[in-house]
This record gives sequence, structure tokens and C-alpha cells, in this order.
Amino acid sequence: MATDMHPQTTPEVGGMGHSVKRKEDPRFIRGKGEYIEDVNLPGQLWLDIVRSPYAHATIKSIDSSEALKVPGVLAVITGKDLEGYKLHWMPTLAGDMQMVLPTDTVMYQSQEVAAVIATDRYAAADGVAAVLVDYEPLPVVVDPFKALESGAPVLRPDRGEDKQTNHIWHWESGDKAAADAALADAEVRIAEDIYIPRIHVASIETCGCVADWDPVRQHLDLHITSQAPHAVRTVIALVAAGAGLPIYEHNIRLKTHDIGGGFGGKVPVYPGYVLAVAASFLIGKPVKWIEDRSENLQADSFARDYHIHAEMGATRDGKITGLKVKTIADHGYSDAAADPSKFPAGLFNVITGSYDFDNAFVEVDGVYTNKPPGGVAYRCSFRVTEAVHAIERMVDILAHEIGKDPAELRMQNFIQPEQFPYTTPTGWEYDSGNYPKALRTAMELIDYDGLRREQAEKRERGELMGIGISSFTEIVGAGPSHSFDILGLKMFDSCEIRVHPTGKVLARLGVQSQGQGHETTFAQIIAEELGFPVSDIKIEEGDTDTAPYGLGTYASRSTPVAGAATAVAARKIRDKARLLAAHLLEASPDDLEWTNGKFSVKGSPDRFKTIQEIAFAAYTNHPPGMEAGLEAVDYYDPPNLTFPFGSYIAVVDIDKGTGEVKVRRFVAVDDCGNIINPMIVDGQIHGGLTMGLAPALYEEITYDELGNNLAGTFMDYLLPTAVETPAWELEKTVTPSPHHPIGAKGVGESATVGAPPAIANAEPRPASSEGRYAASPRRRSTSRRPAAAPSAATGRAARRPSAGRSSASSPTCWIARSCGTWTAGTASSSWSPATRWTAIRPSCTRR
Ligand code: MCN
Ligand code: CUN
Repeated sequence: MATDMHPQTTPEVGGMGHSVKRKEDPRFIRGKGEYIEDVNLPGQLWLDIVRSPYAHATIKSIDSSEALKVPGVLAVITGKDLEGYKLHWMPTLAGDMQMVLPTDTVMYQSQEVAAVIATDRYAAADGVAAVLVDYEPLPVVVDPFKALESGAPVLRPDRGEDKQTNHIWHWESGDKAAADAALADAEVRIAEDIYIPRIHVASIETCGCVADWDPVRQHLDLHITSQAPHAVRTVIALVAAGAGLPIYEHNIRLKTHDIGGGFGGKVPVYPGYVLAVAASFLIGKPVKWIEDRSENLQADSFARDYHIHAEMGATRDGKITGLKVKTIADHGYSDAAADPSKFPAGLFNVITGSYDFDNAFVEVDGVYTNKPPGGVAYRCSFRVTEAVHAIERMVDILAHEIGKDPAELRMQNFIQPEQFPYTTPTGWEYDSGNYPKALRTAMELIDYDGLRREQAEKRERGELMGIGISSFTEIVGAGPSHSFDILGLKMFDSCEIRVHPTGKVLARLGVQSQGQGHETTFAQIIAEELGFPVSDIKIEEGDTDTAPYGLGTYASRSTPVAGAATAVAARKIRDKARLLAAHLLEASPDDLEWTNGKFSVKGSPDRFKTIQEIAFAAYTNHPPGMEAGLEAVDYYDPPNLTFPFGSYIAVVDIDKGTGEVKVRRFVAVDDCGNIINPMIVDGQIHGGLTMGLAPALYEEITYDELGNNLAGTFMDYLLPTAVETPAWELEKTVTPSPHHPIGAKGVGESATVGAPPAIANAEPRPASSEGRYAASPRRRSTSRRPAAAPSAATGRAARRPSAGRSSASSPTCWIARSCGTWTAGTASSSWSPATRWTAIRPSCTRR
């Protein structure tokens, strides 16, 4: 792999730039990882949840009597029970309110209605089936545009008299007058409606917890799948205080264990967690709750669901002059997004992407519908995926409109390397970048010119082949704390390092790995800074009793923030080590120099002390007046975010007979600044690309007009497997972040953010399709299949009937249909996964 960064340490030390094997993997591949299902405490009870089959209904009554007769069932908790403790509603991370359990109205299909506590999981499930709930169905609002119409049922009457509407908030950014003027004056003006569908994180481990309230010690142990354990601990303490419960923050200990994937879905606080804590508090025994797969797909926080209308102006020659974007954000019945307080639409206003132009205006309106609450980022730094998709589609549409090659158009409009730091018209300061180099590298690697020739020849023969480009800019690493907080908690992060006398190291961080390899990469940062071999460094996260306070892992912030804290803490240790070495060598600290894990006297390289010798001296031979020990902690508040970027090129072949789309090649050139572990970064990109392929061709949660979730199982929610996944071809460029202590930028989400538009832009362009782009009819109906009747008004929501995985070849149809030039055989049925892809797929309005 070509990087400009060569390791400075030996492979034995394993500092930055070494592909050190992941320290966590031996336990994972031997099945010795520890997940919530592995936590079983003496006397533990089980909690299972009664869920609504209706998307909107009044609860007339809940009859628990039959359930309580089920052997093993101990209690049934309802919203009315919680109301007594003021625990039936809870705050969301976005500052809205969400029900823990409803007292009178259910707001989406699969919403929690009651909790059953039993001695084992099977008894709990039997109890759930025996709870009788009498519902009175209410009109359902599925479409966010209809939700805004006057006369639409007001879904959240609880919000106060001045807010009797389904409109949640309006947010805007940029200069509207300037953008309007630029568009009015533009020689070329294009418009497009883009729907980024609702998708859902489907981690291997679903969400769950074991809550263990000890009434004697007045102590809560909470084993939980959380990406942000400290923040959740604080939220629990605040909610408990509001309810008058004696659960204080110093008596709450969260432990995460190994988390089987997070991807943004384990940032929110779900009712199940609160119910388990409440049940344990009431009963005084440990209570376990863990979702099954369908509950996970039907009730946890979703991502995306953005209806975007974008307009772009440019000169006839292709210089972009302005951009205007209006978006409707469907948040379900509650805004439970994990967005920083100042950014209700996340970082969506990074929408000017990799391009240099002056005039942009973005506005977003949040809307309530009868769907699960949320708006988490699914491997996406607070809505950057939506932004990148919009700008990358618009640039391609512009290229097509003016008849310019999309690569050439990008090169023409890129922010140039010498323009960094670059301030965008919506106010972000990009730290560093070299966009032309990344695109050139990708074009060379894939033989872009050769492919365009091949495409032209194939077009002559009537064959369909597409080449799609995406040159994205990511925005990761929240803080800085002056702008970024969640529920008022500022977004800094932390690392504490302790060097033991024998030269072994324990470091603890405020972030939380869910599979990203932190035990390895943060050890590598310490190895780089201090010279201890990676094998001598233990990294711990996720125990709130021991780790320093931090805001957790999401938005690829661990390396940009906690990674910086790690480097700074290590440097504090090195500063003290210098004083210790000076004492041991009887030299002045200023006369010492640091190389390869030792301090030596300048000019006398054989007079030195290794870091291990210094560590021993810190406890055995430190000078008078100096504190013993070798420890440091750093709470790092980044001066800016980091802006990783990349250029992706996809080549797709479409079988005209079957409509099957094959991603033949996919080249991904990424730049995340200095790289800590090239192998781990490649792994992150492999996973991220697959998660980018997923929404482009396979994954989507849809609802029928009754609010039935049509993709609530893996039979309908098409997670790509190895079969659908092409062999990714990776390359890197290295443009260090100028403000990060080790020059690194985050990378965990880049590929998911950058990949979908590359695949969408790979739409083949038959000669006949050249011409006008205009706004396509907005997709107003989310119904794709006949409504499934809700199951009997008791117990769980209906499990969706299987649509079969026969759709493996159907997703291709969107490309066929979008061209409007020919029809694939599979595109005729009224519903197919294919037709979902009005979203990420290109507009079908060209004629
Ligand atoms: N890294 C590196 N060099 C860099 C940047 C990163 O070696 N220049 C390494 C890091 O040190 C870390 C990994 O790559 O081991 C990812 O780092 P970073 O980009 O800082 O992202 P985070 O650790 O904060 O992880 C969060 C990110 C997000 S937000 C999602 S969503 C996602 C992702 O990571 N969820 C994941 N990747 C995931 N990977 C797994 N296996 N499981 C998840 O749930
Ligand atoms: Cu963006 S999904 Mo990740 O931030 O946990």
C-alpha cells in the first residue's frame, strides 16, 4: 500500500503505521468474547415486552390477569404503573420526549406496551402472549408530507398548545439571498428530488442489558450495549432524580463488555433499558432484557429517511455557482436523533462537499409520523451520508446536463490543495485535503479512460454498463466542545495512562469500541509516543467506575478526539520521564534527547535510560521533591473536526434480460490522514463499503399505509452477504490533519458515506437518455406491498410474512426503470425491492 507514512518504530514495538494484528481477535475468534447474553447473575429474572400491532391506536385496556397465571411470570408492568413514578416518558438525546410505556396511545407498530417479568425467558415470552390489550385504531400518518397538511391528525398533543402540529423544528444554514441570486443568474440550473430511505442498523448483537439494583448497597450495576456509557450513566442519574428515586451517579456502574457492533444504533437510550432498571429497582433482583432480531428491526432507532429537494446553478462550462437544498426529515413519533444540540439536522450542512463555490443555502424541517422514533446516524457522522449523496448526485446530474465527463467536472470544481484550511459557505473549516490526487489515483487504478471506451463500445452493442464516481468529504471527530454537546454534555474525550513499575501499561479511555479494534490502535499510539511495545499495553474501555469520563464512540470521533487525548497523555508521561532520566543520568533535562523509547545525553548516545528503566525508577528511585509514579490523564477538546475524504469509482454491469446488477469493480481511495494501523483501516473500509452497498441496492425499511413495517425480518430486510459483495480494491493517499497531535483523521464511517452515490452514479447512460434532468415526482407513498392486517389485538406485532430472498436479482430494476428506455422483466410487479430505489438511484425523469 502506498502511503506517505512509514513506521518510525520497529515491528516489535508496533507504533503507528504497523499492521499489528488485533489484540482483541484471539478471544473473538475463539468464541470467548463477552456479550450481554454471557452476563448471567445469580437470581436473575427476564424481561420481555408486549408490543403494539397497530401503528396508531388508543389503548382501551390492558388485562394482565391471564399473563400472571403463566408459571414463572412474576409481574406485568404497564405505563400506568410507571406513571406513578413519573417514568412513563423519558427525554431523548435530541431533547424531545419519548414514551417508556404508553398510558393511553400507541404511536407506531411494535411500540412497547407492557413489560413482563418472569423467572426465565420462555416464561416471559409466554406471559407476553397472554397479556390482553384492547386497542381502538386511530388514523395513521405514514407520509411526512401528509403529516404537514392541515387537518392531519396531530400526533404529539403532549407538546403544548402552541405546538399542535406535526412539524418538529426548522433549521437552516447558509445565505438564502445569495443562493437564490446565484441560481437566478445561473446559465445552467438543475433540480432533483432525492429520497434517502429509512434504513436500520442490524448489528450481530441486538440491544440488551442486565440491570442489577442492590437495595442493600443502594447500588445499580448496569451491563449494557451502549456506545456512550458515561453519558447514559448521567442520563439515568438525572431521570432517577426527576422521579425521586435514590439512584445517584456515584452508585451507578455501567459495564459494556464486548459490544457486537454498534454502528450508531447503540447510542440512544431505549425503553427496554429503562424498563429493566425500573423492574430491578422494584423487585430488587437482576433483570435481563435483550431484543430478538425482529424487535431490533421494528422498534430501534432508524437512520436516514430524508426527502431532499436540491437545486444547483452553474456556468455552461460547468463551474458550480450555487446550491439550494430543502429537506423534510421524517423522525417517526419522536425526535430521538443522537444529534448535537445545536444541529437538529446533524452536520447536513456540510452539503457543499468537496467543491469550491460561494453560495449555498440548506433548510431542513423535522416531522412526526407514526413510525419508530429516532434519526440516528447509521455509520454516518450526523447526517453527512445524506449530504454527500445529495451533492454527489447533483454534480453527476450537472455533468450529464452539460455533457461533460463527471470526473472532469469534479476536477474543475474541487477545492484545491492550497486552499486549505478552507471555509465552506455554510461555515465549516475543512482542515486539509487533496481531492484531485485522490480522484486521479482512483482513475488510474481502475483505468477510467479504458472503461469509458469499453462503455461506449458496449453502448453501441446495446449492452448496459455503468461507471459511477463519488468524491466525498467526511466530517468527523465531534467536538469542539464550544459547538458540540449532547444534552448539554460537552463533546471532549479522555485517556488516562498508568505505567506500572515493571514497564507494563494500562490505559483507559472515555470512548467505547464496538468492534473497531481500539485495544490495538490506542496501544499503538502509546507505543509510538513512549516506545513501550504494543504487547505491554492494555487498553480498557466501557467501565464507568474506572474509565475517565468521555462521550463515547460514534461519528468516527474516537481517533480524532480520544486518540488525540491518548497522544497528549503519553506526551505528559514523556515529559515526566525526561525529568526522571535527567535524575538517573545526572544530566540536565535540556541535554537529553528522545529516540526510540529512550532518553540519551545529546552527543553521548551510549549514555541513555530506556523507558522501562525510567518507569521502574518512577517508583523506586525518583528524585526528592518529585511525586512518585508515572501516570497522566488528558481530557482533549479538539480545536476542529477532521475532514477525511476519498474518491470511489464503481463499475456495474446490468443484465438486460434479468435486470441483475453486478458491481464488477469498486475502487476506493481513502485519505484519513496519518494511519495508525493500515490493516484495521482497510477492515473499516471493507465493512463500510459493504454497508454503503447495502442501502444503494438492498436495505430499506418501508411501511404500508397502515404503518405496518414491511421489512421487519431478515427475509425482507436485505442485508448484503458475501455473495452480493464485490472484491473491494483499496488505495490510500495521506494528507495529515494539521491540528491533530498525530495527524490522524477518523475513518470508521467514510466508506459508508462515500459508497452509495458511486453506485447510484453508475447508472448506465444509453445514448437516448441524454438530455434534460428535472425534478422527478416526489415519492409520496411509502407503500410498496399490500397491507398486512395486524395480528389479533393482543401480544406482539405480527411478524411479517416472508417476501423471500428471491429478490436477490430484483434490486437491479431501479437502474433499468430509471433510464426510462427499456424495461426489465422483473420490474413489472407492484412491489419489488427494486422499486424502492427511487431513493438513492438516479432520477427517472430523463427522456
Ligand atoms: N484508525 C486508524 N488510523 C486512522 C483512523 C482510524 O488506524 N487514521 C483506526 C482507529 O484507531 C480505530 C478504527 O480505525 O481502531 C476506527 O477509528 P475511528 O475512525 O476513529 O472511528 P471510531 O473508533 O470512533 O469508531 C466509530 C465508527 C462508527 S461511528 C461506526 S458507526 C462504526 C465504525 O466505526 N461502527 C462499527 N466501524 C465499526 N466497525 C465495527 N467492527 N463495528 C462497529 O459497530
Ligand atoms: Cu454515525 S453511526 Mo456511528 O456514529 O456510531
